[in-house]
Amino acid sequence: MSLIELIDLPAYGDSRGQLVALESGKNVPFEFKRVYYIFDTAQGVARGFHAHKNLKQVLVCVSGRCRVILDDGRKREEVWLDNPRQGLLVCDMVWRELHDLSEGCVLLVLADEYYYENDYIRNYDDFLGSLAWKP
Ligand code: T46
Repeated sequence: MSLIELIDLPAYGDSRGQLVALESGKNVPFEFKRVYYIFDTAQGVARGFHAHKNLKQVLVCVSGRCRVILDDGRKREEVWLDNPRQGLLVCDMVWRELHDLSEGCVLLVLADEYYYENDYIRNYDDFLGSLAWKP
């Protein structure tokens, strides 16, 4: 099964432009407690490089583009996010990296838990060591 799970987010367009609504437990498949966004990323800088022990998130690139790598210890897959009508579901115990954020890239993230630094695994070897199965 692929790690890349994209969610279609219908846009309500009319002559004025487009509008996408994100609804907790509806088109976003969990109740979200936190919303944050990443913007003004310096060119050539990558972000992420961690996994979460217990956190589900949906990433929506509302402007620009970026390349996301997901890795569950068995496989490593990548996807370009460049469509505000699509969200990428990222579950717990998945290593994520954000690369090639374009100028003007704005990445909106919905999370099912509040910010908690102890939930992060920021070292890749620790991540592999934390998996229920051992690579
Ligand atoms: C993820 C990727 C996609 C907070 O204080 N509250 C928050 O809710 C968040 C997300 C971060 N912070 C603080 C912690 C750091 O001092 O903001 C600073 C930057 O966070 P971080 O280095 O974790 O940023 P990224 O871009 O590497 O990772 C973020 C999320 O942390 C992470 O959960 O999946 O975006």
